[in-house]
Amino acid sequence: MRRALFLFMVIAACGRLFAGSVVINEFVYDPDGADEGYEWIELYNNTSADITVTNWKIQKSDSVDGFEDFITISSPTKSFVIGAKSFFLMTQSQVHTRYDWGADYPDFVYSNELQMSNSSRQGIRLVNSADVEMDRVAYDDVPIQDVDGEGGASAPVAGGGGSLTRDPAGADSDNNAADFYVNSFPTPKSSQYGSFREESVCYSAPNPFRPTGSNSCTIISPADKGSLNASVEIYDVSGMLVVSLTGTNEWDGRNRHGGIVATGNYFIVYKALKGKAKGKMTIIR
Ligand SMILES: [Ca+2]
Ligand SMILES: [Ca+2]
Ligand SMILES: [Ca+2]
Repeated sequence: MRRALFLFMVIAACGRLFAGSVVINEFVYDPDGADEGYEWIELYNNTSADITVTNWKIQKSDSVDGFEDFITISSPTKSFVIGAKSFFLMTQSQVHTRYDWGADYPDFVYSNELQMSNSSRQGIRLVNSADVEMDRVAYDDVPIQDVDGEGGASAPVAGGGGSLTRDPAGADSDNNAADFYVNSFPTPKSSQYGSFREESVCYSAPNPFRPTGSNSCTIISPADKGSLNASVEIYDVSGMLVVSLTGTNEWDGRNRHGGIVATGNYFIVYKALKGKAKGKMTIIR
């Protein structure tokens, strides 16, 4: 009897250890407009240790029939790790076109054909490679015990592009109604997110720049941001995109329609895999 009680306590303690160590932190199941290509799920590691998530799965339930495999985090060529107190972003292929920061550099891209349901009786859960449940979220506002699990309460409905988000990141009381809110400004964050928070400065040389139609200025970007996947965007003072350059830091002062831009101040945004830089420059004619 004592032994059984001891075992029960060990199992209960393990349950607590697993619950909430890695959680489903934010996700969009009903993107604005068509869903295909734009759905995503962000995980968060609440622990102070890196955790390998290779072959972990998101399972989904659309009914009282229980959960079925949905997304498997795997690749023939690499393993996947979620860093201590860090994010891990799984996206479909078009998510990066809609959000900035981490969304540009997802940790795992999954098929556009794998759709989270938008109608009633949905839930998703995270299981590890041994199929042990790590976290579960139902989001239909209809209490279905085997889907809801945690607290018997669902997260709210987040249609039309809003995300369901934990606040603060990782907070998990195992009561989805209390833990999630609908966020109209979703913030998909990948493992690269930390490197984006500090913005540094870029500039043009020469500055001011007098475009003649046959010369160009060079956008000088901070060395620590690297040149991988780099792009340069030039905006006018009203915030309108003037031109977007990829594969070059040279700008001839022309807008995207080929005309030389007017005298005035312009904003430079440099984006690369390691981060982003902003600067200002002046055009004189
Ligand atoms: Ca939609
Ligand atoms: Ca959907
Ligand atoms: Ca939970």
